[in-house]
Amino acid sequence: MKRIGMGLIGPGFVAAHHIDAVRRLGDVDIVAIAGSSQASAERKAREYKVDRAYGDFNALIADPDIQVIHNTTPNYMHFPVVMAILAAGKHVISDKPLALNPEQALAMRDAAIAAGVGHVVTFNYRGNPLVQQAREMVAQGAARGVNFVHGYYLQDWMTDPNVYSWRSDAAKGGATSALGDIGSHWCDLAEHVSGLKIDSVLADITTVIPVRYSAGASAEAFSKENKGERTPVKVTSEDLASVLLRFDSGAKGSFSVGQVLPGHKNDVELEINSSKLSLKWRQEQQNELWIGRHDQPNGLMMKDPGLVSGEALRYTHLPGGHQESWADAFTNIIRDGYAWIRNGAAMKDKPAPLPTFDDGYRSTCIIDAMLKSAHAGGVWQRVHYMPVGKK
Ligand code: SOE
Repeated sequence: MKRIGMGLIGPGFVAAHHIDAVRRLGDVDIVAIAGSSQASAERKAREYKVDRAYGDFNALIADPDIQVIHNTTPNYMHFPVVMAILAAGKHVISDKPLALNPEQALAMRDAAIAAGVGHVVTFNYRGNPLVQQAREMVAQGAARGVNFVHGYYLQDWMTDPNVYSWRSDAAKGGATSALGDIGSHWCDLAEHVSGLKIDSVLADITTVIPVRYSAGASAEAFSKENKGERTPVKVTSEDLASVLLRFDSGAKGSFSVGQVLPGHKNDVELEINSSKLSLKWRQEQQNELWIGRHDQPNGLMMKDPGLVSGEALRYTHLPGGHQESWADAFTNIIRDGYAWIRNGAAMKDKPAPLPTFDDGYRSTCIIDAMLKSAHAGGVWQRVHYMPVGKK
């Protein structure tokens, strides 16, 4: 099998997990890392045991030994970095959200398709076997007639006002924090599992902590560093949101997101209620799928290759009772991304669960509708999404 050369731009929290996942594939060489300076890139390259380090991401893009580039930079850099990768004709795997707004995301999607390269956005929760099992049960009719899709994505790593991340800086994180950072994951999961499309939204957003105290640099997600002289910074983006949803089928929904909710670490919950049964999956108990019934006892399906089918079976690597993890799910998506790239990266050949720039663009359209709804005082707002090939 011909080996592929990989490079990574932006070594923050999630970068380590991109590198871990790629290392597990066995046929990809991690060639280089690019950081915000030569010194920081070399420090991270040493930490991740990568040979080459670049202080300028353009130098990494130009490296002839690299064919696939992972973008894990802060949100404001996604557009310039990804467009430079695409201009060089290289494949790209980008962290979410794809871009700061739908205009950037549309340009990135269409440029990736025009370049004929692979383009993946890491909506990594799709990589969980029981997420795929739930999707399969909806698609096969076991959960026919979806009426209600609801849940939440709750975290507490930003509860301390002394935690200052680029996510709270509108110039770097964009106009949104909670919705763009983790609401994007929840909405992607809701559409992916239910097979439905969010048609319109009604959002209420809140900035629970309007002033944060920065020590100068952006804290990595979930870091507890608290040292250094602090200066107050006004925060305008939301750290809490509740949203009502209307789907294209007429089904209804609702979800909440927050990053300042004590006790919730990385608490994603998705529940789908249909005419036949209910399905509920929680990321923090990711090896269980709750099945609710009105005419039989409820059930709890354990992640077990003997019980799951289709893509869920493909994403299951251990026997029942051997817990599969966040990193395993992440690796499932990365593995599919490289398989798609090796197979020519044509949309018709894409593995069904693999999220592309089209999903990333659609996500920005959904979040944009939520911001418009909230900023208009809480009104119903249609999602405006341009399908591939339409103008
Ligand atoms: C911080 O909220 C964060 O790291 C997100 O940026 C990730 O996308 C999510 O998977 C975990 O939490």
